[in-house]
Amino acid sequence: MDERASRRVTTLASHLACGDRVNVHRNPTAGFATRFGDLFKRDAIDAPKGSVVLAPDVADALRRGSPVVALESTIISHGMPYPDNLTMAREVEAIVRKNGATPATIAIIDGVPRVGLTDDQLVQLASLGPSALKVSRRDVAHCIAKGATGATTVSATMLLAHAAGISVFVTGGVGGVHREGHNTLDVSADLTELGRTPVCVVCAGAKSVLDIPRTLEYLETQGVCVAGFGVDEFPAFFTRKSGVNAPCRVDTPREAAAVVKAGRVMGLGGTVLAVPIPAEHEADGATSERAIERALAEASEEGISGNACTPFLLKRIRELTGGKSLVSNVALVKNNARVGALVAVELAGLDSRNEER
Ligand code: PSU
Ligand code: MN
Repeated sequence: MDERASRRVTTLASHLACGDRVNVHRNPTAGFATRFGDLFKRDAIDAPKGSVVLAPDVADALRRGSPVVALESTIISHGMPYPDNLTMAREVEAIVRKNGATPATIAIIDGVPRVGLTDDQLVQLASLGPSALKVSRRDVAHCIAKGATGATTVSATMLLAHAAGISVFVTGGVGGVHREGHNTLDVSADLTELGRTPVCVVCAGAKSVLDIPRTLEYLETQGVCVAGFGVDEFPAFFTRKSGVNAPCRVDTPREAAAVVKAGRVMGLGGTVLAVPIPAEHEADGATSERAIERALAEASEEGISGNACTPFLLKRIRELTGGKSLVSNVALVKNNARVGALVAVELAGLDSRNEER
């Protein structure tokens, strides 16, 4: 076994040894030869409830120390309508591959947490849409115990990615402190997850449906490194600027990877890598930003609260902009997928050479 592979085994073994961590199993139906005989003793039986099943290509990439990028699934089920969501999910996976990493879309399918989905499973989630459960950390145990199918938000995706040994995760936008969140306590579980789980979340910042200054304050409280990618300002999803500076800045995938690596070495939590929407897609984004105010007013009139809030707002913004927000949303996710894959490639390089920057 080469040095990289053996380091990977050590990492996986430490995940498996960790008492509060779910066990990680490769897909028992896939039948690929594994060199992890001792780690995966239950090869022959189906994965018990609560274990994390890795798709064969993801398990293989992790074993070899090759770059892997996690992708979330709430963006598929609750973030975009069918069939655009399916097209987006497939395209994003293809972009990750094209840029040298293995994509691992994460969801709970029939009660089994899966890291890496088949195309059939992507179709299933995309067509279920909002009738799939929206699963944050809070909902993971219940979804598994019920044998239900759930799309994972940033928080649940991070925890499953980490259980599998994946350090880089691409999405559109992170959750945050909702407006009035300081009164309602509607603060996304994404933020506390970032505080505790060492995964880098590559996103286009946070939407201005949220209270961005308070979101950044709360991320500082949680000890989360937030870096603008090539920009000083924290981006606001549909627009490149939010009026608030990001606490730090990196300019290349290599620099971003070095931050992730340093955080890991120091035993810190997560990182937000905030990548602004490409300028050519920003115009439609600005229109979307105006629709946000109206969507927020409607949500409050209709008494929408809890985890129904973000999906409601996304849907109304899409309707109010005649679909323009969806076009911007897809464009920024694809851009994030490219950047995230490059960061994962750099990180795998640092790991294999045992370098820190
Ligand atoms: N922001 C988006 N699209 C999304 C989400 C956020 O632009 O699909 C999803 C993500 O899964 C995120 C979740 O983790 O919403 C946050 O939901 P809440 O605000 O209920 O924590
Ligand atoms: Mn909430």
